[in-house]
Amino acid sequence: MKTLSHYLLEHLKGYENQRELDLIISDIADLGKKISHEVQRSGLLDLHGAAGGQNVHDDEVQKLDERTNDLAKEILGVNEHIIGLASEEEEDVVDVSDGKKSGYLAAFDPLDGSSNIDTNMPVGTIFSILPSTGDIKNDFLQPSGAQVAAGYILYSSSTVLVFSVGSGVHEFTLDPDSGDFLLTNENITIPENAGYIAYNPYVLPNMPEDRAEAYRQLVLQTGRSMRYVGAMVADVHRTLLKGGFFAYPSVGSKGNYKGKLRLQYEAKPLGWLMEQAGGKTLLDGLAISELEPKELHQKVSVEMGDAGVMKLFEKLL
Ligand code: AFP
Repeated sequence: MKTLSHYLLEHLKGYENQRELDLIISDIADLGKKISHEVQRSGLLDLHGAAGGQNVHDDEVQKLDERTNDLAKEILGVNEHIIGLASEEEEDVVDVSDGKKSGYLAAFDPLDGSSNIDTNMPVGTIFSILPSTGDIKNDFLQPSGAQVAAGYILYSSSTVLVFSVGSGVHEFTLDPDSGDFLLTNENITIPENAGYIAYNPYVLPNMPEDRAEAYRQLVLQTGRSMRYVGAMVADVHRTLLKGGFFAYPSVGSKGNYKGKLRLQYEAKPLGWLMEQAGGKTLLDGLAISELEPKELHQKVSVEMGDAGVMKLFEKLL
């Protein structure tokens, strides 16, 4: 099986930013190995549970959120090509340009699904890489199509790195013996008319009724089972490999519905991957390519899945 470094050498040939992408993805893979190590030992190292405090999204911060955020800043912050960081756990962007006028930006959720950690459920790190001409704050607000790379590391029964640099979605599995990420799935294409429907049933009475009815009908008309982990990274991974539908709509009460998932750290990178693999993503009801980001910590509604299920979903709407 090919190692990640071997694969990057071949796959990035001809890319004008080959060296930059190679170093950035290699650093992300190193970060994934470190976080995987921490996640596996979290129950032994008193890293379970809340850290005591809330982040900018009013989520309860877990000890591992803090630890993994520090690790991501430590590793990506010294990458010679990265000039700015934005994290789900940070209020503002972190300038690591060190005088450089252009380079790349990394937006990340260091530990998606962290409320799952105490019960040994899957969690993951999500990343999105954008080019920057130095206006760091505004350059994070580029649309989905501007991403030069995006992906995630999922910490579950095995640790996998899944990413795209705009030409297919590829999966590497961490070999615990050699410590290498090995290519296990090249050019992932989402199967159609297969897989599961994934959303939290709690959303149904808390969203516009016409949309809620489309959610109900999708289950009835496809006749598919529902599965929902509650960590977007894991639900999206299953959808990429098995097909199906994943959604987290805007919720609330009449006239005041709001998305829960974060555009920069969850929806933009994972939605882009879904499209790269042949699926479709709607953010705030728009095709992902049409959504113009407005704020760093913007939250959006997310509906995504294989091309077949999304066609039916849009018909039901
Ligand atoms: P945590 O990181 O706080 O566990 O939140 C995870 C998440 O943002 C996303 O990964 C899930 O899809 C979603 O929340 C689950 O939310 P519900 O628990 O409301 O279904």
